[in-house]
Amino acid sequence: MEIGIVGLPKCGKTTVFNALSKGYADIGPLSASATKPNLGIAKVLDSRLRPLEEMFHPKKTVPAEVKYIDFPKAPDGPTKSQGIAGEFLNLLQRTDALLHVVRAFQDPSVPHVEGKVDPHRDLAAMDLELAFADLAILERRVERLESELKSAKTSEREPKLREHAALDRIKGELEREVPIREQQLSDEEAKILANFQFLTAKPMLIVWNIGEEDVAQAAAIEEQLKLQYSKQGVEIVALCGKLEMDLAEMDDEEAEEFRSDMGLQEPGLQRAIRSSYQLLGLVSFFTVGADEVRAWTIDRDISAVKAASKIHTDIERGFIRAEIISYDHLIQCGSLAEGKKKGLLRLEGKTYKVQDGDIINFLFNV
Ligand SMILES: Nc1nc2c(ncn2[C@@H]2O[C@H](COP(=O)(O)OP(=O)(O)OP(=O)(O)O)[C@@H](O)[C@H]2O)c(=O)[nH]1
Ligand SMILES: [Mg+2]
Repeated sequence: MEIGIVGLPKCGKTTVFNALSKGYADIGPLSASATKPNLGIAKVLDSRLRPLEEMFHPKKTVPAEVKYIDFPKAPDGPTKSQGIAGEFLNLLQRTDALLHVVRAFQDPSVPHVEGKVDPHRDLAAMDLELAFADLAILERRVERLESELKSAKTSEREPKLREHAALDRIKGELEREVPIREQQLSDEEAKILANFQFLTAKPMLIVWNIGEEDVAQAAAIEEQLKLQYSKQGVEIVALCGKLEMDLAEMDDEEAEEFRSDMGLQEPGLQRAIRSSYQLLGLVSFFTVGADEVRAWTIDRDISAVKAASKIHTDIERGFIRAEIISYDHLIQCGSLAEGKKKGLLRLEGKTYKVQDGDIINFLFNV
C-alpha cells in the first residue's frame, strides 16, 4: 500500500513526510537540489495493540504499516505544472491513494509563489493539475481509439466503440471539474477504468498544514473543513506539519509532555495515518502469542484464506481452519481460554470474511 504526497511547491510536503515516517529528508532550501523521491514507512498506531500486549506479554509487537512517497519539486521550466514533476508522474500513478498537502501556515521566511497564502485557492489549483494529468491521458486514448476505429474490422468495432463512449463521457465530466472518484460509473465503465491509473480516481487525504499559532484550534478548523471538503473518497485533517515533524523526532515521553504543554489532544499525525488507512478501505486483523503480537493489513472483506496468504503462502496452501475471536470479545473474556469456554472463540473456514479486529490463529498443514 503506497500513498503519494502531492501539493504545490513549498506547502510542506517533505515536512509532513518526515513527520509521518519519522524521517530526516531535507526540507526547505536544503531540498532545492533533491532529485529523487523520498520513500518512507509509517507505523499505524492502533490503540488495540497495548491491551493485547498486556494480555500476551510478547517478545515484540509489530504494528501495521503504510508507505508514503514524497516527490521532489517540479523543475522550473516552460511547463505550467507546479505540483507534479513529469518524470515522476508514472510513480505517482502507481500509488494507491494521494495525500494532498495544502499550505495554510503563515511564515514570512517561506515566501509563497503567489504572494499571499490562500489554502482554498491552492487546493483548487492542485486539484486542477491532477485533473489535467488525467485529461491528457484520456485525450490520447480517445484519439487513438478514433483512429483505430477508422480501419477496424466490423468484429473489432464493438468493444472499441464502447470504450470510446465510456472514456468520452468520463472526460466530459472531468472537464466540468468532477474528479473521477466522484463520478457515477456503470459496472462496464468501472471495468474499463481499471486499465488506467487515473489520479483523480484515487482516494485522497487532504492535509491542511496549519501554522504553530493555530494548533489549539486544529479540531475546530478541521470540523469546518470537513463540511466543505469531505466527500466520497476524500478525507481531511488539519495539523501543523512543522510541529508534528519536531514531535516525531522526540522520544515518546518527551513528545507526550510537549503535547500536553501545547494543549494538543490526539496527535494530528495519528489521525492522518488512520484516515489514510480508512480511505484505502483497509482493516487490521491480529495474530497473538508469547513471541509476537502483530497487526496485519488487509482489504476490507477479504476471505480467511487470502488473509492467511499475507502471513505466508504455506499457510494459505495448507489452510485447514481459522480459530477466530473478535477483539472486543477477547478483551471481555480476558484470555483465549476463557473465550473458548464461553464459545466465543470459533472455527471458521476458507471463505469466512475477515472482520476488522479479528484475532486469528490459522490451523494449517504443509
Ligand atoms: N511555520 C511553518 N513552516 C512550515 C510548516 N510546514 C512547513 N514549513 C516550512 O516550509 C518550508 C517548505 O517545507 P517543505 O516541507 O520543504 O515543503 P515542500 O512542499 O516539500 O517543498 P518542495 O519540495 O520544495 O516543493 C520549510 O522551510 C518548512 O520549515 C508549518 O507547519 N509551519
Ligand atoms: Mg519537498
